[in-house]
Amino acid sequence: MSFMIPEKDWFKAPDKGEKSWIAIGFIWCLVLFFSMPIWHIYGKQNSSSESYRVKPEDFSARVMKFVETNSIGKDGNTPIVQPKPGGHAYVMGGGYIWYPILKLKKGNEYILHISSTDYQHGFSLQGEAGINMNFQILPGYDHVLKITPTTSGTFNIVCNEFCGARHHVMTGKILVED
Ligand SMILES: [Cu+2]
Repeated sequence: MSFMIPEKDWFKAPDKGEKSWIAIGFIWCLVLFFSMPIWHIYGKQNSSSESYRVKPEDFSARVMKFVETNSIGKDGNTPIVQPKPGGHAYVMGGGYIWYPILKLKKGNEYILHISSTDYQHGFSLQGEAGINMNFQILPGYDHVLKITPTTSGTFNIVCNEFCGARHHVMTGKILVED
């Protein structure tokens, strides 16, 4: 036979050693659980964000208007857009690209809106100085983040949530100047 019928009184109460491991596991769960809110306040990775419902076509229209009024050049086919300090900046994920390229000034605050026009994406901002910020981006939601760049340079954006056949080429850029 390929399986065995359990003994009639198969349950044995955990012994001392097993109980200690259960206790250690439980304490560790509590440590991780309370680390989440504590790290949200004291860590630098988890920014507070707000989310608003938005139709993908409405978000897309806002992005197009933003590009039209603030565009300062092009990198290949992708416009480079410089929002006003303190103003709104938009990044749209869709069609396997993060669009457009933003050019920000160091030390100024911006209200960054990110959304998707097709699937769920992972907005992963990476740069020198160990910067690595990650946000889940969903179509139908405008993710709003208040950001103040503190380091100048080029920050690449990759998609880190598998979204389809060309997920691996889905990149973007944020430029920060002094
Ligand atoms: Cu992706």
